[in-house]
Amino acid sequence: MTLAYVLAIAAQMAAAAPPGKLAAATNKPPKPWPEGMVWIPGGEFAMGSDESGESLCGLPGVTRDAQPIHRVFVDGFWMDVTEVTNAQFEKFVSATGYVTIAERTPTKEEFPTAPPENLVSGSVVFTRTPGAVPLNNHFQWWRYEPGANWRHPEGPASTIDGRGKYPVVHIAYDDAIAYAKWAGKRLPTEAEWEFAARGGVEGLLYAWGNEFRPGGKFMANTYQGPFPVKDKGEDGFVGLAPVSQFPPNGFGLFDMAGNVWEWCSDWYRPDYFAQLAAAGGVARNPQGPNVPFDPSESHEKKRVHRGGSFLCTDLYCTRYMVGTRGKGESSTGTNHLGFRCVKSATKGEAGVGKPNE
Ligand SMILES: [Ca+2]
Ligand SMILES: [Cu+2]
Repeated sequence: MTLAYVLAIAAQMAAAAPPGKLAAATNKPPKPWPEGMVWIPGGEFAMGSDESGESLCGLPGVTRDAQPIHRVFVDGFWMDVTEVTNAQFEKFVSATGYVTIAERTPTKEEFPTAPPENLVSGSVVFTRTPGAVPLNNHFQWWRYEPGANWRHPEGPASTIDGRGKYPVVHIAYDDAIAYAKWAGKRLPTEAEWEFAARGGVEGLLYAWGNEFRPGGKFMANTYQGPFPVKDKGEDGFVGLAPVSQFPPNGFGLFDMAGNVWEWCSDWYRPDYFAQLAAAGGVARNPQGPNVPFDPSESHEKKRVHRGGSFLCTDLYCTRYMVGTRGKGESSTGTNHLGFRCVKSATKGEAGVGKPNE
């Protein structure tokens, strides 16, 4: 900690009455830039959302987990401009022969209580309901589909032919980690993800502003129509969309809201923001809690998801709002869950150990 640094932070805090332009902590590093990535300058910001409350999501046990808003600083880093696509994931698989978790047959050792006939590879797929249902039980529209995986997103009969530009789905946490390692990248921390999603402005409801549809224009692939009965696709897409079909945010990042949820590297706990706030000051590059805990499913080890998906709707779950949080058990992929990667600056690039210079 240097005096120059403290003074620089003080200036930022003074300038940070939300919503306000964030002071960039670190300059853009010299070219060449990694392909398909943009430089996120890092800095200090107000993290979290007080828009939470039970209306955020009809799931039982969803808590006010994005409260309180607290001060966080992240170093600069590179981030993938889009979610990882099928075409990109295909390159990784053909180079390494990697088999995703959804493609592996679950074993008796992993699932001792499951009947043997249920031990078949597959993944969790959304299915519309034939009519209106109470929104209190998500098993009404989520089912385990044998044979569903990234190559067969809606089940064995579906394919990714012609869907190279769609985000890869049915990716478990370890699958995302394996891809990131191969690509020389890593998953973002939750703080990095939210800093990036805010696009250089803090205190806004969405990655693009305070209005869901500025000038009537859809800014993200979400869900319109009665949930979970009929996805009307008024935003141009029923279900998943190819990446970058909507305007990018202030950092040039596409789909930081909607389309697919994205894995972050942090363990999930609903009280983590409260812990950071109680510690006081500015949390620097927070990495998440040491131990995961979700009181609604206390036996599951969950990681953070961010950004919401094509299934988010103001009727049920509005977690396309930029400060809000999602969560998922590490080995579980679904057809609305994907990821994107980040990369730390290498030594000599701006931002390494030199905030505000
Ligand atoms: Ca849509
Ligand atoms: Cu949602």
